[in-house]
Amino acid sequence: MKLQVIKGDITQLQVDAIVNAANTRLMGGGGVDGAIHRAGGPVIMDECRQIREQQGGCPTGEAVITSSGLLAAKKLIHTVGPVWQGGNTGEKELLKACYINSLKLAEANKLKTIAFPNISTGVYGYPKVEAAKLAINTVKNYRSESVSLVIFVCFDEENHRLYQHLLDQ
Ligand code: AR6
Repeated sequence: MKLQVIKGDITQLQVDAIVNAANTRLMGGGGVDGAIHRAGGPVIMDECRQIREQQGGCPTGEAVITSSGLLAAKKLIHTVGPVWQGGNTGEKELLKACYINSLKLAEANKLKTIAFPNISTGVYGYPKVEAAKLAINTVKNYRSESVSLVIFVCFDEENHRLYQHLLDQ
């Protein structure tokens, strides 16, 4: 499994799966979630609504899959990162679970290339250094038969520098 880091807008990537940093109600919102729904169109929200009706949404740390509407990516994986509350309420395990459950879902759907945003490091306030270390270590330690490429897509300069530095080590 190859790991890459790029700076840019995740909605523009031609990969098998783009991961969205969603909320438990799958209601859309700001940040990367807003950008994905804007670029992908209403089909994505329709499918999120169906998932909400069937199973009440997506618990923190878990992941669900929808089609990708107008995006170039084949599929969208929605995962819900933890809200940072100081670090003593299971945030680390939950953020780790986001990466693992997204990769599992990609494998189950035979998706080989997957792009992650920096989950929880925006509105949800997870410290960027800790989040970057955890994301990279979790993905590095994940043994996959089928996923061949994981791209960390950094939108802000701080995350981009951090990821480049950590991946160079
Ligand atoms: N492409 C890639 N990354 C992006 C983009 C983009 N187009 N736009 C923002 N980011 P956030 P969270 C980065 O706040 O912290 C939403 O309202 C951004 O710079 O999107 O997990 C949801 O509905 C940051 O590094 O997600 C939830 O309610 C990273 O994406 C809540 O925010 C994550 O920031 C989730 O909060």
